[in-house]
Parts: sequence; structure tokens; C-alpha cells
Amino acid sequence: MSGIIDQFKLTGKVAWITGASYGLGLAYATAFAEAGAKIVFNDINQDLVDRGLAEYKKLGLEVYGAVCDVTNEEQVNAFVKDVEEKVGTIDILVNNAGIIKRIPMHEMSKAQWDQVINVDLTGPFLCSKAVLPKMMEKGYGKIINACSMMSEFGRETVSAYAAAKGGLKMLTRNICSEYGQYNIQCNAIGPGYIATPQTAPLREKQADGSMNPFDRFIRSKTPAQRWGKTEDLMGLAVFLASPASDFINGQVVYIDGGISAYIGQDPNNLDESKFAEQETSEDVQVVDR
Ligand code: NAP
Ligand code: GCO
Repeated sequence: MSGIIDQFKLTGKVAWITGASYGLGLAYATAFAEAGAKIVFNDINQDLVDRGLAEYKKLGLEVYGAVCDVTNEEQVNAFVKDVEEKVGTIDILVNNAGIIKRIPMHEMSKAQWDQVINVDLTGPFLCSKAVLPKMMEKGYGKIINACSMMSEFGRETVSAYAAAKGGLKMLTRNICSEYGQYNIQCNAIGPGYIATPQTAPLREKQADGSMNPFDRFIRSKTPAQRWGKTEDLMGLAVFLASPASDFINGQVVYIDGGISAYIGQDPNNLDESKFAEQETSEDVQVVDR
């Protein structure tokens, strides 16, 4: 009987992580590669794909990367066909690509709303739909969705994002319900507040060099009083992508430093001198689309 550690291996599996040129997607892909998977990734434009390929090369990883906009069904299907011809059928899909627009709802245009819903909810639908037939044929598959604190909580200015991530929680449960019979598991990672380019604006220092009030707020809501690091999520991602989680289905696993369990403390009580400067992979120009 193989040892328990073998259950966490991804040897020979083909893993597609969407939007994985940097941020959490890059972290998931790196972890999967270390666990033995072949990595394929896409991003929204060639510049980002090239940056991602360079980053993976620096990490000593040979990966397949190509441009694919997850909101474009033609591009998604062409990407999957290309991967099946050049790498192999996709065993693991991580619907990681996502955007956020922080705008008060009464000021948000329909176009802005549609853009967030298209990337964060319709994208995972299109990518999952594209990989399911081969997973059904093989009788094996793992789909992991990128949920969020906003799958459970609301907050000012993120209405479209919260609606998308709440919908993504239910899409996770529905894929579980409809495809569990084919030995396909669909779960979600629910990160708390993680230091990546997507959350960089929330951590930017104020003009006078003082701490961003939202940064202080999040630390007062997190028992560990820190933002998550991309490395904090790698173990859970490998677990949900591996045979070790074959009997887990339809779940959102929150990895949030305890935010969702803690009422929080007065932000003014925090001792700022304790906070180490937190690095993020911010060398990527994040365009606000
Ligand atoms: P990020 O730094 O903004 O990276 C997202 C990636 O997705 C970027 O490479 C982005 O490219 C790409 N992307 C955007 N739209 C796309 C499209 N239409 N097609 C293909 N790729 C596209 O985000 P992150 O912080 O790593 O987060 C990754 C996922 O986890 C997202 O779904 C996010 O909502 C979720 N999440 C993040 C946190 C957090 O605290 N960071 C917490 C909970 C959940 P561009 O550079 O062009 O945008
Ligand atoms: C925000 C943040 C959050 C995080 C994440 C929390 O503006 O509140 O961007 O939405 O990205 O989704 O889990």
C-alpha cells in the first residue's frame, strides 16, 4: 500500500491554472509542479504570458503558456484543444483568473459590472465546461475555484465582485452535484486577505507615509495581525488537486488567518512596530481594465 504522502502527489497530471503569470496563480502552479504535475497556464495578453514564462523559467520550471481570455469561449476552447494536442488532457483546472473593481454600486456602470461578472463567474463556467467532457471520459478530474471572503461577506465598493464570488461558491456546489458521479471533485479555495497585486491598493501607504487605514483594519480583523502570503495557500491547493481529497466535494475551504472566526479588535490598539514590511509581487503593472 502506498504511503500517505503519495496521496498528495500530482505525478503525471496536467494542471491548468488560469491567469497564472503572477500572484496566487503562479504560487499554485509552482506548488503543483513541485508535486509532479505538468503545468499549463494562460493570461490575458502575450506580455503577461511572456512574463509568466520568464518567471517559471527562473524557478527552473518548463511550462506551457498561451494567451487566452477566459471570458471568450472561442479562445477557451482553442486553448484547451491546443493543450490536449501538445501536452495532454487536463486533469486539474484551477479557475484562478479574476479581477475586482472597487466602485460604489450606485456609481458603477453596467459595463464595469459585466466585466467583473464575466471574468470572475462566466470565465470559470466556460473553462470548466471546456474540460469536463474529457474528465467525464477518463472518470477523473479536479476543478478548484477561486472563491473569497466575499463569497460570504459584503463590503462597500465590491458589489460585482461579491456577487460573482458568491455565485462561484454555488457553481462549485453545482459542479460537485452534477459531476461527482464521474469521480470529478469541484471545490474552492477561499483566501482571506493575501498580499498580491490585486490587493496592493489596499496596502499602499498614505501620502504622509502612514499606514493605509484598510491595512490596519484587516490586521485588526486577523488574529495573526498580518496579510496572507501566496505561500500560505500552496499546501491547500496541492491537497485539493490531489487524490488525498478524492472524497471532498462541493466545499469552500477558507484559508484566511482566522478572519471569518474573529470579531476583531480596535484597530487603534494595534502595535504598528510589530508589523514587518510585507513584500508582494508588485513588479507587474496591474492595469485597471
Ligand atoms: P491578481 O494578482 O490580480 O492576478 C489575477 C490574474 O488573472 C492576472 O494575471 C490577471 O491578468 C489575470 N486575468 C484577469 N482577467 C483575465 C481574463 N479575462 N483572462 C485571463 N486572465 C485574466 O489576483 P490574485 O490576487 O493573484 O488573485 C487570484 C484569484 O484569487 C482571483 O480570482 C481573486 O479574486 C482571488 N482571490 C484573491 C485574494 C487576495 O487577497 N489576493 C483573496 C481571495 C480571492 P491582468 O494582470 O491583466 O489583470
Ligand atoms: C477587497 C479585497 C478582497 C480580496 C479577497 C478577500 O477589496 O476587499 O480585494 O476582495 O481580494 O477577495 O477574500
